[in-house]
Amino acid sequence: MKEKFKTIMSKIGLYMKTNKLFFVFVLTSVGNATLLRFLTVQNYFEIKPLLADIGAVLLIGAFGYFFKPKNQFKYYFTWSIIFTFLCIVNSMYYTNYMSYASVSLLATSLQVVDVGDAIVKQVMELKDFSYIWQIVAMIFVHLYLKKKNYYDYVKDIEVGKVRALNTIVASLIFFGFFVSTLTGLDISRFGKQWNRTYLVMKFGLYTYQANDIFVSFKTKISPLFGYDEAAKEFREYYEERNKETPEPNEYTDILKGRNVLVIHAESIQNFMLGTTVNGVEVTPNLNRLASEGLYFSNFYAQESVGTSSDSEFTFLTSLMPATSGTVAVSYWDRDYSTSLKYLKDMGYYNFSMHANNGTFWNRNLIHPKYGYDRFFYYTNDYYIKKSDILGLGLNDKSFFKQSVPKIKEISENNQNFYGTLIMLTNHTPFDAASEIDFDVDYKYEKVDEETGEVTTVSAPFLEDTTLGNYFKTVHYADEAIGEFIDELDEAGLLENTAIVIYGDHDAKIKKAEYLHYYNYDPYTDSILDEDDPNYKTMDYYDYELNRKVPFIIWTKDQKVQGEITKVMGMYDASPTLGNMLGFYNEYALGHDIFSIDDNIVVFPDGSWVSDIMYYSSSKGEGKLLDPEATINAEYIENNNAYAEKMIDISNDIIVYNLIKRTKEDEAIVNDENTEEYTE
Ligand code: GP9
Ligand code: MN
Repeated sequence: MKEKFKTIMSKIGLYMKTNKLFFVFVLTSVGNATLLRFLTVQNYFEIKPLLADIGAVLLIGAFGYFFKPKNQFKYYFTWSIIFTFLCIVNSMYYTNYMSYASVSLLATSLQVVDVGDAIVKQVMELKDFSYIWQIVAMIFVHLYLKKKNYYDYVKDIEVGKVRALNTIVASLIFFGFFVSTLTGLDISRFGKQWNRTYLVMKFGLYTYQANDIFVSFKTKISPLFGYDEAAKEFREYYEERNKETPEPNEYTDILKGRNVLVIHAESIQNFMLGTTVNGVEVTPNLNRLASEGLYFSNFYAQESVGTSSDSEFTFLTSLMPATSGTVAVSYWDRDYSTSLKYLKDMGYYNFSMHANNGTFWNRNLIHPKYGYDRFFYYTNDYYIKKSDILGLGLNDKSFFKQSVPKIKEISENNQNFYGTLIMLTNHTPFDAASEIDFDVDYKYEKVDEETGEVTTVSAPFLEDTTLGNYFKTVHYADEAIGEFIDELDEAGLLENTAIVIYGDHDAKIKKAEYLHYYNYDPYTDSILDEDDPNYKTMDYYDYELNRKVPFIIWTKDQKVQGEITKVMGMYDASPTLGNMLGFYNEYALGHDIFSIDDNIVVFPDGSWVSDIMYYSSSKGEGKLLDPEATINAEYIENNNAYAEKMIDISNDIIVYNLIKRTKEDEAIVNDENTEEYTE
């Protein structure tokens, strides 16, 4: 036994003695990645990224054993240079954007530092170069080992292939441990690759970067195939569609010449507008704006995994989100036909504002591509006092307050403006609720039978539930919108401005929360029994229909008014606003709601909703919304085909960059024609 132990120990000793270079490589590489996390996100105690980094470095290190010992240094040294470079670039990127670099963004990020972020004073800091110690350490260790004749010594002992295999197995064990710690959210974010800070925090630097390369190349490769077919379908579709432009209607040009301020209302669902708790409205300001303005009460967001960014995209382009990946991450560099570009031609100055980091959803890159002349964001343009932090960052009230003078200045220097203000506080998981004063308990009066004394009793109702917290943060967001409108008014900015408000997507609150809300009995502080006659159910369709979001167009002089109940989607916003403001988006997929009789809203998964039916693609069946309507199988088939067509055309435009390429082709044809003419 003792002998056995002795042999094992001496084997380990020998292994350590003859793998010095390898160990130094692993330690320095993992050390540097850890240092990067320390110096950037200051994430000290996470074990996950450490496991992932060790796994990744072991895997790469394993292949070094296929080289002869005297050549191994070259292999490990090359990787050390690559890794050090990665750390430096990521550190610099973080200094500027508070996020990590992506290969798909590297080519442009230097230019963006120059152009987009003129206010960034320092591109590099001394700490960005602290990672060079790895290279120094590797050289030092190599020279030392050489001096000690290490490479000659190991060449007789090392069996490269066996060591390589063992190291791969060790790496897989680390990865195995790592994967077992992952949550569903971690995995889904890994696929999307947009929240890069989160990914480095959970997956470590090396796994993140490998996945980033994979995702970036995947999206680069797919446009190589199928272009001709896609271009043909695209041409045919728009030729047919643009044969006749819609007839003018009572809303045509009604807002022509007005400035536009669009409020991207984070996670606000439409049902909030009618809701009261203890008789108090959750959204008094939105209610007022909806009743004074034009209120679209059957409006659906059409977002996919890109949530906020998808809605921004669909709102501006009238296209649907990408079928795989996210436009803002994988296809931000394409040319899209946006409302902004038409308005720019009409003399508008376009800007966007957001109190979160500029890199979220690649806004710093995609906003200029959309046609925004300027993107105001934290850290460049907003100050965050500690007391102003609520939920994810700067609270909406301070965000709006800080935005007003900027808008004022823009209005003074430009003939017209179009601005988008992206809200933040009402964001899942609605953490801000604890600091918001809005009661979600259930109050009722109780009369003492003996004394006749009346007391107010409070039953917990929605307290400490996600839905209750949502009510509170929605109430806060509504208050912020109300204050913003007042501040704009005081600044004299409402006279010629249309305020446009859309909820960007639903709040993704579970059905159980709604059942609790609908069926709560305050007198017993319990939930009604399912077979109670008053029990309210919520089936699949009720839930889906309840996901609708508000869409409001409001002007101080009440130029436009009324409730529009026709079903409408985010992709109908640009054509509808275009009709009012005086432009026609020739590459839209949606419609001016006042020019179409039977509208259909298509969702990214192929489901759709019309005024008559909600159809679920996953169920393969639908629910009639109009009890008087009669439909046949053909109606469903036609709409399914329509849904598929919308998704295909849209995705082709995105992946193959069809709008830009078509325009380029047209320009070539035009050039040739001019040449012929001049000859
Ligand atoms: C991030 C914010 C939220 O800056 O817009 O995005 P979401 O999580 O809703 O997509
Ligand atoms: Mn959002």
